[in-house]
Amino acid sequence: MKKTLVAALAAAALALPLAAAAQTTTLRIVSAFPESSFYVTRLLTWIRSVNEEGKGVLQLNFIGGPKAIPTFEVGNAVRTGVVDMAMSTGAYYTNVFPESDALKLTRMPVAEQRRNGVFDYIQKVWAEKGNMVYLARIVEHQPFHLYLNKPIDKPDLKGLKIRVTPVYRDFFGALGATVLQTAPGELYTALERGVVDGYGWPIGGIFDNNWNDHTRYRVDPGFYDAEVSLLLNQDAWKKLSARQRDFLLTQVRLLENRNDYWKVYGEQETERQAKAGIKVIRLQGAQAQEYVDKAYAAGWAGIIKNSPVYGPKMRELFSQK
Ligand code: 173
Repeated sequence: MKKTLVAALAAAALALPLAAAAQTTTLRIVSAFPESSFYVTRLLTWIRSVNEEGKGVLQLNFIGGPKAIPTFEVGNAVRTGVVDMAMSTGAYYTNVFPESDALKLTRMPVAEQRRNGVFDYIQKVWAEKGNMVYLARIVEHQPFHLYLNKPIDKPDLKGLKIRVTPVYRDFFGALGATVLQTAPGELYTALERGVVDGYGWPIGGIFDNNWNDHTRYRVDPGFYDAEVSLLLNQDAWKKLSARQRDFLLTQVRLLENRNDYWKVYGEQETERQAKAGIKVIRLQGAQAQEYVDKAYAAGWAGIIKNSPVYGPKMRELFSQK
């Protein structure tokens, strides 16, 4: 018995280096967010640990941010397999399938989505329409806000030009704004030149690209929940061994399970904005409630207009509290 075990171990030790080398797969990963953003800092920390743990199994090769693949083209790059993996948000790949932008409207944490069937539904739609494996949601607890350089005293944006992505388009449009879409990488210049009077962004991250230089007000309350996720090309997934799949799923879950961190980050960023002199325009009482209700109503109307089949089902699933 003992002898057999030793022999088996010795054989395994001999076989290991060769077999391991043959089985290592390297996945090419990009970020739709600029490399200066904190999302990328955090992603790179995670990638380092994946590569450490994944020696001989799976490696991630970070290709870059929007300079490698422009923000709004990352979704198609994952769909077609130009890259294997990406960190992006649904608003950046509505050109692949419009339902992508609905993730901002979920009303429960991703941990619960994994328990109540919502996550399975998301995976089904992402696979069917995007040729993607929806791996994990790695940002949540980050409400979006409207940031302004001109004050408002009620939720009325008539006469204001606001930078948007699909996240905010329907809502800010419903409030009367003239909307203009830019990738995050083009926002600084738009603000500096006065091309826009404000922009949408989550509670955290405005310092990463120095937008605070050109930000005077934040409108409260926030609305929706910023979603940033990891996506994998489905063909790349199919080529992975069972062991590699297990490893990858374990690693993405380790990152997702740390999402409570974003609550702390939100508080820190709120404080940092105050210190930077950004004033809060706080809508009160019924006006605040109407503002948030209008955000969800306009958001869902937009999704359902573009997706009459999946949209209503998503609203039903995502609105559970
Ligand atoms: O660019 C954006 O404002 C945007 O759509 C977004 C989405 C998720 C997180 C951060 C920004």
